Amino acid sequence: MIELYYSSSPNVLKVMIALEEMGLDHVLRFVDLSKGEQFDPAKLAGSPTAKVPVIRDDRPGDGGAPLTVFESGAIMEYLAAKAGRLLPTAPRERIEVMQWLNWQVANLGPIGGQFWHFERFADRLEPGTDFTYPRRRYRRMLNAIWDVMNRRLAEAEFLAGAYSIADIACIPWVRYLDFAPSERPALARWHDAISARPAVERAYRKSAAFKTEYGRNERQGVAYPFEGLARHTLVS
Ligand SMILES: N[C@@H](CCC(=O)N[C@@H](CS)C(=O)NCC(=O)O)C(=O)O
Repeated sequence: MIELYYSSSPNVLKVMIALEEMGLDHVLRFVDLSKGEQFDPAKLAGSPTAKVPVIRDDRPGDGGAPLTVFESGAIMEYLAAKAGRLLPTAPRERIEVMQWLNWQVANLGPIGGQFWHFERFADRLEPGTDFTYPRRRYRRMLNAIWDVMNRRLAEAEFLAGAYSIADIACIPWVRYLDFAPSERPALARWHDAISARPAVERAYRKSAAFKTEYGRNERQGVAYPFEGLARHTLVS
C-alpha cells in the first residue's frame, strides 16, 4: 500500500492523478501546513524537505524495506516504474518524457508558484510594499512558459508524444493558473482532453473534498503557499 502525504496543492494533485491513472492502491495522509506539521519529519514519513507531496511505499518492488520518496518528479518516476505505465522503457522515448517532466519541476512549478504568490499573497504579507516589478517579471516568465507548451502541443498530441507522467505533472498547474486559452489553442485542446480523463476527474473530486481544509486554514489567518512561512499571518 502507498501512503500519500498531502495537502491541497497542484504538486500533490500530480501524484493523486498518477495514482488514479495507474490504479495503484493508496491512502491519503493529511499534513496540516497551517500548523507547521511539514516541519516534523515524523509527520512526513521521514522526508527531510518540509514539503508535500511525499509517498511511503510499504511494499517496494525490490521486496526490501518500506521506502519514502519526496519531490513530485521523483515520485512520478517511482510510481511509473512500479506500475510499468506512462513512462516508456525505450531510452529515446523515456528521455522524451523525462525532459518534459524535469522541465515542469524546474519551470512551470516554481515560476507558477511565485507568480501566484505575488498575485495573491504578497500584499497581505507586506502591505504597502510595491510588488509591481515581481508581478510583471513572473507574469512575463509564466507567459513564456505557456508559449513553450502551446508550441510543443501544436506539433504533438501530448508533451512527450504519447500521454505520460510529463502531462500529468503539468496539468494541475495549467488548471490552477490562467493561460489565456483563446490565445493558446493547442494548450487549450490539451487541457480539455486531459481534464476529461476519468482518472483526472476522480483525482479532482478527491481533492475537492479537502479544499475545505484549505479554506479553513485561510480563515484561521495563515498564508498559503507557506514556503516555510507557516507563522506569517495574513493582514486582512
Ligand atoms: N519541488 C517540490 C515542491 C513541493 C512544494 O513546494 N510543496 C508545497 C505545497 S505545493 C509545500 O509543501 N509547502 C509547505 C511549505 O513550504 O511550508 C515538489 O515538486 O514536490
